[in-house]
Amino acid sequence: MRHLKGSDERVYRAVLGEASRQRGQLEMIASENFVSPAVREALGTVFTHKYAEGLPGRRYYGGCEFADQVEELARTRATELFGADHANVQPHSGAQANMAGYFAFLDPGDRILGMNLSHGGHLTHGSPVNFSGRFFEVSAYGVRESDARIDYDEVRETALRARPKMIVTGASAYPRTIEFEAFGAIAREVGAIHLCDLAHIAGLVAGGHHPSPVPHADVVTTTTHKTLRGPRGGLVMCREEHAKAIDRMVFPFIQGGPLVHVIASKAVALGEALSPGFRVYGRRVVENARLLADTLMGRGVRLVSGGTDNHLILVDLRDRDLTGKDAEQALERAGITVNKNTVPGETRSPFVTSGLRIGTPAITTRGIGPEEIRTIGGWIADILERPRDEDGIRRVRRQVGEMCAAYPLYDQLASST
Ligand code: DSN
Repeated sequence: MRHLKGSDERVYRAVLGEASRQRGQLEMIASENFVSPAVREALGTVFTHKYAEGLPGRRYYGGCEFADQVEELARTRATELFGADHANVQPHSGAQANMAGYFAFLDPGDRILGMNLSHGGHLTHGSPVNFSGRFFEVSAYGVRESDARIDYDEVRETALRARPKMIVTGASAYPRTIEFEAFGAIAREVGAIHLCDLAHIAGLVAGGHHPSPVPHADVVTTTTHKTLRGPRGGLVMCREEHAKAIDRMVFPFIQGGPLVHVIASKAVALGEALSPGFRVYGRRVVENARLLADTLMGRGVRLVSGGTDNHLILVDLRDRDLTGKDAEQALERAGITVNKNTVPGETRSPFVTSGLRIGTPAITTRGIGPEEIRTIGGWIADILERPRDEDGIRRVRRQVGEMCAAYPLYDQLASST
């Protein structure tokens, strides 16, 4: 970073601070991950200079020969990885990928059926504070009170009553397998388009650790930076018959010029996800999450749905004198970064909450395995039991530092972050 150091000391210092934060703490936010040096390198390439509106071979600008090459690589790798007919790799984010998916089929005022935000859904699945809740009539499904799992019979009944034009599947805080086949059957029965937002579990699906929605959905959207371990960004895949509609929505309806440097980085990440090592990574993510769930439950910590099938767990704090916000802050003081999260049946505000979402994708990338997971689970349980014991928190902070030093992040790039 010698250029940055010389030209903008304040930004340089912030980057150094963030690099040191990431190295010295356990990143357990379920939607975050660490990319490979190659993925990061691609982000800083000269493609950041290039305008390339349009699609490979059909651009509105000259000089797109190499932009075409990286976009074509990204598209081909995405379709190969997920077995999809068509991919558009231009969405700047998951929210924009969803917007493209919605507007390819819907007009303002049409009805969608999505998962309730406080039951694990996402803002863009119909929340009133998001464009999706503003443009569309929204009906919601949630999880069963008894076991916190999606009740597919109830989803079907809701769909038959609401007659949505689109059913949105996928979640941000649902620790269990999603039965995309069942959703696909319901969508067909009510004549709805099935859009699956795969963001959280895309890497698990790519690695074969969660059933794929591709055979059962008309459109599959995802972010590229969560379990998929790519740069921040979005991706839409669809059946061939919908390809033109999706492409037209991404550009020119929603976006202008694509971020070619990000697309180059997506191509690298998708290439990595096609390698056998990525399958092993995904298996470890899930094994680590299961072991963490068992360790915490063994210490009397309540988990929504009593465990996990994927990369995340949702701690239910309603039986304790502790909010999600206070628990998040106590864990952060101990060097364990998680996020407060609403739980099904939530009574507190989203800024306070009664839950914590904890994920294993990033620490697994770092190399952390079963032995450390048992230790980390013990630390988390200790802090949830005594969140105001600052001596205990300081003790854990020291041990977290030692564990992080044993699993260095970007060791080979230490001097350049
Ligand atoms: N904000 C993301 C998450 O943390 O799950 C979803 O977009």
